[in-house]
Amino acid sequence: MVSSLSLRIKEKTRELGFQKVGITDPVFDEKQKEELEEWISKGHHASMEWIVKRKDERGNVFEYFPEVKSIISVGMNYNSGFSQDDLKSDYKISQYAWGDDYHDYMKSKLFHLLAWLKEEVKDVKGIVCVDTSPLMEKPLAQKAGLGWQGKHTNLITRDYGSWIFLGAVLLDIPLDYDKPFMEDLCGSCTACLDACPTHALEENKIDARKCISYLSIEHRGDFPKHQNQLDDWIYGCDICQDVCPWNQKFSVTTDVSAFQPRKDILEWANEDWHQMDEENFRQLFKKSPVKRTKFVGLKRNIEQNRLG
Ligand code: B12
Ligand code: SF4
Ligand code: SF4
Repeated sequence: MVSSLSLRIKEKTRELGFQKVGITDPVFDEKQKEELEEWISKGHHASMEWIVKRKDERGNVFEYFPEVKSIISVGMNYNSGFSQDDLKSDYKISQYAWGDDYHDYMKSKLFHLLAWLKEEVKDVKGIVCVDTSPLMEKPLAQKAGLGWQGKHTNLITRDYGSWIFLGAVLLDIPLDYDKPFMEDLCGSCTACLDACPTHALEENKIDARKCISYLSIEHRGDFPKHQNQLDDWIYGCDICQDVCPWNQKFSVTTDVSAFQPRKDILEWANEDWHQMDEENFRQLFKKSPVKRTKFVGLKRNIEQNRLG
C-alpha cells in the first residue's frame, strides 16, 4: 500500500509548481554506469572534464550520498509558447535560456520541499540536485516513471514533450517507489537524427564534440576548424527538440513567468547583437543561464556566425 507520506510528498511537489514527480529507489542498472564509461572512453564528453572527475558518483548514486534510500525525481515545464521565429534577429538562442536561470528557480522550490519534509520527518537528510550535481538525471527520471529517453537523448514526457527541466531530491528515508517508464514511444521516427545539422546524434547517443549546444555553451576558446558550424545559434541549440513530434503535438505553455523570453531577446536585431558590449551583456543576462558563456563566449559565438 502506498504510504500517505509518499502521496503527500507528491502533492507538495505539485503544489510547488512541478508538473512531473516520481519516486524511485537508488539502485541502478550497472548498464547506466557502463554507458557513461563508454561515452567517456570514446571522447564523446569533449572537454567536459568535470564529468570525468566525478564519473564514479555520476554512475552510482551511493558513491555520492551513501545513505540514500529514495530519490524524488521532478520535472518542470519551460515551454514559453514562443518559437525561434518570434526572435527578430536571425540569431537563435535556445528556449531554455530565454528567461531566468532554471537552476536557481528550481533549487529554491526543492529546498522548500526539503524544509517542509524536515517538519514532517524528524532528522531526515536530503540533497537537492538540479543539473550540476554528479547525477544522471535522465535515466533517473525514467526509472521514476516520468518518461523515456528519446533518440535525441533528452527525456520526453507524454504530456509535456521534452520541454521540461529535471531535478531531484536524494533522501535517506525509504518511500514507496513508482514503476519505471518502460515504453519507447519514439517508434520508427528519426526526425531528430535527420535534422541535426552536425550529425552529433546516433540513436540514443550523442557525441558532444559535434553538438552545437556543447560548442556554444561549454567549449572554451576558439573553435577547432572542423567543428565550428553553429548554424546561427549563439547559445545552445533546440533543433532536435523543435522537430520532435512529441513537442509539436503535446507541448503545453508554462505558467512560470520567469521562463518567458526577455524583451530584448525577442526584439534585438542582428545589429544589436553585433554591437553588444559587456555592460549590455551584464544587464540583459542578469540571473540568466547565458551568464555561463560569459561575455567573451557569447561574443565569440556571434562573431563565428557573422563571419564563419
Ligand atoms: C552533460 C550535459 C549536456 C552535454 C551532453 C548532452 C548529453 N546528452 O549528455 C551537452 C552540453 C551537449 C548538453 C546539451 C543539452 N542539454 Co544537457 N545536460 C548535461 C548533464 C549535465 C549531464 C548529462 C549526462 O549525464 N550525460 C552523459 C551521457 C552518457 O548521458 P546520456 O546522454 O543520457 O546517455 C545515455 C544514453 O546514451 C543511454 N543509452 C545508450 N544506449 C542506449 C540505447 C537505448 C535504446 C536507450 C533508451 C538509451 C541508451 O545510456 C546513456 C546513459 O544513460 C545533464 C544534467 C544531469 N545532471 O543529468 C543536462 C541535461 C541532460 N541537459 C538538458 C538540456 C535542456 C540540454 C539541451 C536541450 C540544452 C540546449 N537547448 O542547448 C541540450 C540537448 C542536447 C542533446 N540532444 O542532448 C536537460 C535535459 C532535460 C530533459 N528533458 O531531458 C538536463 C537533464 C538538465 C536539466 N536538469 O534539466 N547537455
Ligand atoms: S542540440 Fe543541435 S547540434 Fe546538438 S544534437 Fe540536437 S540538433 Fe544536434
Ligand atoms: S524526433 Fe522522433 S526519434 Fe527523435 S526523440 Fe522525438 S520521437 Fe524520438
